[in-house]
Amino acid sequence: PRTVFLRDYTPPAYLVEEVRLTFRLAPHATRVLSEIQFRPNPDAADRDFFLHGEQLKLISAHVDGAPVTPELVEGGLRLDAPDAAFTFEAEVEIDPENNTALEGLYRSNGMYCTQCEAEGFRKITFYPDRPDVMAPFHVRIESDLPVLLSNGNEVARGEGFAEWYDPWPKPSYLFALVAGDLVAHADSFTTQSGREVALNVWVREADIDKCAFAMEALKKSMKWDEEVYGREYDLDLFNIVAVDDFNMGAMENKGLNIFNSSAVLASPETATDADFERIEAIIAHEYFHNWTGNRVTCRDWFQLCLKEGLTVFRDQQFTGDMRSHPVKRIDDAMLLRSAQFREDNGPLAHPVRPESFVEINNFYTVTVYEKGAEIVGMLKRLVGDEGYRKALDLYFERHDGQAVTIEDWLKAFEDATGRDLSQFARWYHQAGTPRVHVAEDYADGTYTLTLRQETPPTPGQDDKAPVVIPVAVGLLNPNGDEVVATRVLELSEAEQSFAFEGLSTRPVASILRGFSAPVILRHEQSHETRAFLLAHDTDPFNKWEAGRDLARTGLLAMILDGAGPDAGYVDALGQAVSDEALDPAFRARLLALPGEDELAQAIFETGTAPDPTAIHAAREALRRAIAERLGDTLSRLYETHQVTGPYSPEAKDAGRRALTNAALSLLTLTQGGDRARAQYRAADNMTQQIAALGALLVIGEGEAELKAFEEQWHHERLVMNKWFGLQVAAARPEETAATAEALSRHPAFDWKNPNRFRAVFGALAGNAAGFHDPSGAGYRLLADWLLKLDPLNPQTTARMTQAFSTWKRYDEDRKRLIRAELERIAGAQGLSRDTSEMVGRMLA
Ligand code: BAL
Ligand code: ZN
Repeated sequence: PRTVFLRDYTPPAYLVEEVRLTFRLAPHATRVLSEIQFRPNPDAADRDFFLHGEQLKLISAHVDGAPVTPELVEGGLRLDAPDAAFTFEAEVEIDPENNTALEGLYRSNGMYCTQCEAEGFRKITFYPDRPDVMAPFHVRIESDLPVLLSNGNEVARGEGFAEWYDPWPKPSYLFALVAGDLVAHADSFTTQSGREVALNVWVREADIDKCAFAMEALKKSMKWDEEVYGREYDLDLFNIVAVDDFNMGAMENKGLNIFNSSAVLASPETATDADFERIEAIIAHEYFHNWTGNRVTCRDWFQLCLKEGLTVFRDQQFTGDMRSHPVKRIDDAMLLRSAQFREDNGPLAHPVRPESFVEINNFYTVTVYEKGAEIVGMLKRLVGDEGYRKALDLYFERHDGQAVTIEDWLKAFEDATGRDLSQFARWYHQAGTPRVHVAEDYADGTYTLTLRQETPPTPGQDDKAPVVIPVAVGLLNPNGDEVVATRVLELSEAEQSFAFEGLSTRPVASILRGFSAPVILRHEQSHETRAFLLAHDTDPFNKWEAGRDLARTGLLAMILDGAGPDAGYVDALGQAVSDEALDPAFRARLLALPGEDELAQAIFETGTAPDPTAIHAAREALRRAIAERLGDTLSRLYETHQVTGPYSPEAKDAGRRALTNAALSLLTLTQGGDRARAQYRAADNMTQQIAALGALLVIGEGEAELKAFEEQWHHERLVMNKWFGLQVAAARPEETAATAEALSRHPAFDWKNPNRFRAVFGALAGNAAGFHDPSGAGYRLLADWLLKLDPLNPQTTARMTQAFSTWKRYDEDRKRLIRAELERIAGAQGLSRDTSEMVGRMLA
């Protein structure tokens, strides 16, 4: 397969003035008629007329009305085209029913829908399927299905057809079509300039009672983008459609967002607090793309972070505003560390703006998205809130309607703020997680902080240059008062010292407050200092971080040195979680221990091969010790923070449930299942129900509840995904693979549905001790299923191969076992380009 390089970018030979598409829908033989007005691009170096096209049956083609016979080449067609404006017409036939890759036009439960990002439009018709070709689209859909939707506004409708027009020039990846037997949850929104926008969430009739929350989230997002970014919606209609079979979370097609049903449908009975929060964030994310992605789009796919990093940053800000900034920051940092640091420290490490790819779908990564968002956050920290807003205003003003690059983005910041960002730009080019080493000195009233940065080599990048790292620092007095409020230091050299003068006593430093940069801090601190920061830090993130550091250090001592649980840590934790001045959601985060994969990476970095079985055992032992030592505290928290009254997904109640359920899962370990069984019986919402079930399964109980749950929810696909996933997640290490295997034989295991496949096998990969059980059964089972899925759905398969990405950390036996599975996958006949690229990178 061909590698595409950023350095090879050339402007398109022809631009598109306007597109007209007609769809004659039929399950196996949909006809797509296109009429595309081309004009030569004055900025192009050649007149090579190439249209992308894959899996298309060409019926006929015309240029300016005259029949032509294009040369069909790999990946598309070529034609001797005029060096002037002309119209190209084509009729093609496609087979949506057999489109199991869920890219292009496909069918899901009898409904037609599309997914075109990144390169799916070429499976619909011949077209310059690249984001720097933007055009207005006219679409006519012919079908007997009652609801026929496309981008923009509906301009005509009659018996068996509908016509749509989207006046905003857009790249083909934002095209969408939906046809099905759907009903709408309808509402409206009045924009800040007084325009009325009709809003719909389209679902199957059975799901109409699960749309209200998404609709509220949409209206909040529209208002927020006006208030915070000054961005108003630009069409008379905004449609959202829920689809069961979907590779991603959702897609921001212009005016017609298509959502994985798991990212939109929610009712108190079927969705957890975490689901509600995720839905709110994804609705916001897709809506925010209307400006950051659609109105200003990417020149090419190497610039993906331009829209994704920025839009993730925007949805993080939104969630913080709707809920709690400190808690959101903690959650984002946990995700970054567990998923992005893992990627950045392994064979799949790549820059936020990659320089080459074989299959672009493989670069919709936590690095592009989450580290991309961190870069935007650092920019904001460096230029300040006002500078950030000025830069964003300039970016929108300058680039509205354009397809642009990271250079354009940074230039807007430079021009708006006068700041030179040439060194900062390294964040986009350089892969790997910087380590920041801290040294402290105090003499004669001056505290000196010396910071040293280094970034380890990553594939293809041996030498790293220093990056600009905003390090937010505050200083505390030994009595807990803050003597120096948060200040952002700019670490731009390999090593730099910063002095704080006029201090009467040696201060306690709180460094990297708010997780001000996506780096790993190496800061030797005593147990007492950390306990002090856990008790006194005025920065909520670092308060949490101090507890996390204590937990991690204690766990590493248990795993590596055979130490017992650290009673000092447990007592400090007990005090912190008892502090009624602290938000319950925050206290719930304090009770969560570092994950097993994070511990494995930490052990690997000490030069030792991690043993996932031992890590699991130590973590469980510490959880048990916490439950024993803090039994009274946890019982009291459980009793006093119960939510009464009708369920609300709002942050306040969700935080209380998070705290009581964290307490429940600990208490169940030492006090048995009675409390959890009682909660299960009393539960009137999914958060309480599933938390109780999970707590029971972890202690090897809950058989009856598991059965009752299945009986209650067998008709709800999204709820059953939880039922499948939870059993694998809660299984004991030596039983995890067998549990997943048994579930894969369950009649409701619809493996072609990505959500269901991920429920079981994502949970297998996520159960670190189970997946890495020394028998190798987890590795074999996952590889078997990936090989089975690959011919049908390469995108989801390739993504899930990442389960193996940390293989070089482990002992020789595990390495041998994983390598054998990776080689078995790599050697499979007809392996997809997607999976072959991923496995190849892991084996390199
Ligand atoms: N653009 C793909 C889905 C998303 O990031 O919103
Ligand atoms: Zn996005």
